[in-house]
Amino acid sequence: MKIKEIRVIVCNPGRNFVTVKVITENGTYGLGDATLNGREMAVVTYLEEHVVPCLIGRDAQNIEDIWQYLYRGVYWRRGAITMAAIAAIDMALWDIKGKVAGLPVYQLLGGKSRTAVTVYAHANGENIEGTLDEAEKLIKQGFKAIRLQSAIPDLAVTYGVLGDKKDYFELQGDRPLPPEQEWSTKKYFNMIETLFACARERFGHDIDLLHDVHSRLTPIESAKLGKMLEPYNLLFLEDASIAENQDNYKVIRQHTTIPLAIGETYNSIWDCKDLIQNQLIDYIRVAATHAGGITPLRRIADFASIYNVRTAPHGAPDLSPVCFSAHMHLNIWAPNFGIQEFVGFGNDISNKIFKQDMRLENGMVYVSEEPGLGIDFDEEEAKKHPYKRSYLPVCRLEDGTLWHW
Ligand code: KDG
Ligand code: MG
Repeated sequence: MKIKEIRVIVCNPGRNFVTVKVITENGTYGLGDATLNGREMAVVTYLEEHVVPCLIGRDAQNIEDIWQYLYRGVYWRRGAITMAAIAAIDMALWDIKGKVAGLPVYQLLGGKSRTAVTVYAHANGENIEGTLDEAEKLIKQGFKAIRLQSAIPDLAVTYGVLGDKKDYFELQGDRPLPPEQEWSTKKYFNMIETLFACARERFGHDIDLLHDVHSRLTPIESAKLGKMLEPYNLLFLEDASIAENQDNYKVIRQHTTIPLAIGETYNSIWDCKDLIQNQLIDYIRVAATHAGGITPLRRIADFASIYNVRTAPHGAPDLSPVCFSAHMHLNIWAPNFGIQEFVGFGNDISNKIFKQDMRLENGMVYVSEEPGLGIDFDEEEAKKHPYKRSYLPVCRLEDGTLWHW
């Protein structure tokens, strides 16, 4: 079953998505996501110049061998660009294998470990009340787990808080430079405990609450935050400190019992290994798109299961629906699945481009039963919404110092 053609298509139905289509000689095709937010075209070049020419004529059935060939066969292993490219090919090959077998990918992984996948939704607000009002709406919609993020008073813009006006993706348009945002740990600490105290007072203790620090704190500040939030029983605290220095997590762990999650920027099992085997984290958040696809995510999940670490795949809006569906097949199978981040099934435009039949019910998402990944891609529709240059924001302290990002 030879690979005949590989197409790399970039579209922007609200944000940029890099989609890979692997087509075999008999016409069966598979889809993969290679989106790397703010660096999309680097992955496109890597794929077109370095990966596609090596794969034409290879047998699409040999997923493992192709993965090893693209990973081990290259002197320059790992890195976000390389791994996003490998990831997209890997997803597409699993999609093809499922279509050929006439089975959804989760069946090829070992079948279902649960009926549906519990997800957490985002409540973002310009202030504590606004965030809690958003959370209340989500609870009424049936969500059982909610991530709370609130803008920090007196700071220009807080990362990850869209509020009523600050969707930074929209603000960016075609601007040539990354937007700038502010950070003050002191001001954050003045707000954050109140946010969770008010949430518990308003919603009680049955709802799961989560929070993402976006790596803004030093390890000792993270430890302090963990202790501060312990009474509010979070499901996890995400990216408490930067991901590169994993010794940070030893410091945090010594001081607090708050469950810790990290991994959305990790690219391989090697990035996760020490944190997992030293039991310094509770949830590993690697994304199929950024850590090499379904093949390595399965391996990471199995490795994590030995050390009581559960999976909680990244599910931000800059991962395409193809990645989300790959996560769904992994989530429904992984015995040590924890929770999936969920920001909805996309807008009207993206739903015309990416077609899938997953459904949300009572805070849980049901996987597609279609063969393969259960997602299709309308190339003609995608062409109507071309790539727009876009950057993630940078973060500065109030005195102008460039901060942890
Ligand atoms: O591209 C970066 C975003 O995906 C990230 O900032 C979102 O932290 C995030 C999350 O947990 O969804
Ligand atoms: Mg995050």
